[in-house]
Amino acid sequence: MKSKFKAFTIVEFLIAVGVVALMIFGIIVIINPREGMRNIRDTIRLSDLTSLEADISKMVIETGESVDLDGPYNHNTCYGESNQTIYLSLVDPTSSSCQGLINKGELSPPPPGWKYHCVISEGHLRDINGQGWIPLDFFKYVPTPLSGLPVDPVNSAKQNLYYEYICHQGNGFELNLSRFESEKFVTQCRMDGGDDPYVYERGMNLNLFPLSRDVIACYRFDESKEQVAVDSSEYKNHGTLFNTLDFIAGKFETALNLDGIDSYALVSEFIIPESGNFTISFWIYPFDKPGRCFMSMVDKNGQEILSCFRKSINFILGVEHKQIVYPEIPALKWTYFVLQRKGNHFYVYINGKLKGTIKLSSPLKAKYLLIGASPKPKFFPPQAENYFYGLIDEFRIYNTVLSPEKIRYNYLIGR
Ligand SMILES: [Ca+2]
Ligand SMILES: [Ca+2]
Ligand SMILES: [Ca+2]
Repeated sequence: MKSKFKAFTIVEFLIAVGVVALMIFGIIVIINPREGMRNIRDTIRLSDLTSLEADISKMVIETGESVDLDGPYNHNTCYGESNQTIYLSLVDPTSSSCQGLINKGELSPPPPGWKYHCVISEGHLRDINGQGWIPLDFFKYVPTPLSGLPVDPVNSAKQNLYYEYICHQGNGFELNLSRFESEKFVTQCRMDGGDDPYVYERGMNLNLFPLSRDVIACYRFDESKEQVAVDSSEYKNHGTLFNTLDFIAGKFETALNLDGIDSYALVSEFIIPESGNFTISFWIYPFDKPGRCFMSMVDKNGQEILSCFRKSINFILGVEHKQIVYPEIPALKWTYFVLQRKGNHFYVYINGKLKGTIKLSSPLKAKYLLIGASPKPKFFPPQAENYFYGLIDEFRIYNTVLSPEKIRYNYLIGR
């Protein structure tokens, strides 16, 4: 009798826990229905990519390396092949290379050297015979495959919500999520073991996806190569490291470690759009020493154009000598710093919030970028001084204006 009573209470307890969980879930949805629905959709996204990863991995592992990862209808479209392609869970009735979506401005063009693939007919999007958005013929490798390919619960190019797939013959595959919707899920992006902290990555090989076309330089400081700041973007504009210490634990993997004495990084053929829009973003962790310059730009004649300090940026653009001031970047903390140009205005975002702006109409004719120092006056090619003491990580240059939402999203990921 006693044991029966115990079993009954355990069942009762489990039911009670289930009911409470459902109530809490219900309350969240009722209190903030929009965020509640975003949470639900993000939960579905995680579960979709997890099950896709498991199914494809199982095929690859069980059949050896002979799986045709771009399927029966495509050839040479995997990573490193002549038609390397990013497969999107999107429908474009006008073009299998998604040109219709690109022409409508809903999708930015693929990275250099890459193609996109869209499904032409909505009816085939979930097919598992090679005609769906993932080109694999699942029937060929498993007797009873999944019933249909999952797609993003919103699945819209315009809203930047869809799934992506890249294969590598003999070396796995990678699935990416364009973005999460709810703040609760964004930190998953940096905890997935992939190479891109701002993207959610799954699969057997998380290093396949290229950075998007608008990232014109990306210094991650993760690969220790002697005296080279490796550019992970498709443009491969590597920089040179001078007297820098070994990379140490940073915001994402390892960071550039600057000693405040003589270490800095120099990018010589700096490719920022002269008078056009751009965004520079990075994470910065100053050690306790004020007044040092963490980034500067120099023109082709050796003239300093701008230099960034913990409380201000000095601009010398032609006849315009101005300063933009913002709250001090604190020591011994990671801060997400963004400098952006949109038309005639420069903007500074600190930890995802706009903290300073200035109007300057002259072009910014930069040729050299210094990370961790300012240039010595009248030295050409540039020599450094005013060395920064601290860490810098995930230094990116975009040739576009990142939206305030995207800046906040990136901040929340690393927060
Ligand atoms: Ca990631
Ligand atoms: Ca990746
Ligand atoms: Ca890093």
